[in-house]
Amino acid sequence: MGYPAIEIRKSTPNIGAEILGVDLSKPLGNQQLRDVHDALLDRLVIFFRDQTLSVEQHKAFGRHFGKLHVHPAAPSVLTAHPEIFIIKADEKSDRIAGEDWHSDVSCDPEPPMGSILYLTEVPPDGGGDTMFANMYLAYEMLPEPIRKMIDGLTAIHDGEHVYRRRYGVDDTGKTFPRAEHPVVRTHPLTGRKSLFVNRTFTTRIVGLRKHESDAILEMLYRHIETPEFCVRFKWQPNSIALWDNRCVQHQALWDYYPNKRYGHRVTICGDKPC
Ligand SMILES: O=C(O)CCC(=O)C(=O)O
Repeated sequence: MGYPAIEIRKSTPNIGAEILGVDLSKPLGNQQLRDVHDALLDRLVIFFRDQTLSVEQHKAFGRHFGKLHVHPAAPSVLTAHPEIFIIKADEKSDRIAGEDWHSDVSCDPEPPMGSILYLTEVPPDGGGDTMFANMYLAYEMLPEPIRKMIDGLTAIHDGEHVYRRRYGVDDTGKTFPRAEHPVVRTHPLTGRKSLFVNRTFTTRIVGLRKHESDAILEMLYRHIETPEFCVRFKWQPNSIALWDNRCVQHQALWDYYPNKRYGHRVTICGDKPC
């Protein structure tokens, strides 16, 4: 695929690319935007280095891909910017966001299509990498009898056990999103099939007994983590990762306690998986 207005460097053969020659604090030209969009579709997660973005500029970049999503559970820390989801860990943390493999907020009936994470502070002694895995490849590398078995199944994705009492606010009486999605979804733009169950949100395959559902989900979760499907991104201050939640799962590594890591995520609304 050609990219007339940007330079791209693949991170691994199967997923990820670093994008060069783009300053996201400036308005992007139409060709640059088309190239960034194509690179995202082709590489599934793309990375930018040395970007200096205000909250407004971060949101403006996100709006090129769709309407911005507001998290269903996290309180807005930046009150004027409910679309900003804070990623923060330090010596006071007892957990971090995204420690298990997931696709963002997959419990929403219309889960986010993409997310743009901008880290301004990274741990001084290293660590805090993020893993991203290619869910097209995960699907395609399953043996045919297993693909046949899971094609057409649906699963429940639930926010209750993930978000209840998660954010230190009184959430008595609050309900969290819960949705039924296909186990294998088709990407609306590429037409490719991808695995769409994850360890964080998926609780049950519909129509199976609990022990059957648990066994199949565990088999799929282990398969999803296959190293050849993954790229491991090493953050620097002012790096950005933009990923496509429709065909990528990710996991944040917390190997840097008690050091600090800080950033903002803008999340882009998506549509109903089918
Ligand atoms: O902190 C990270 O690297 C990723 C956090 C995460 O899982 C997310 O933003 O969805």
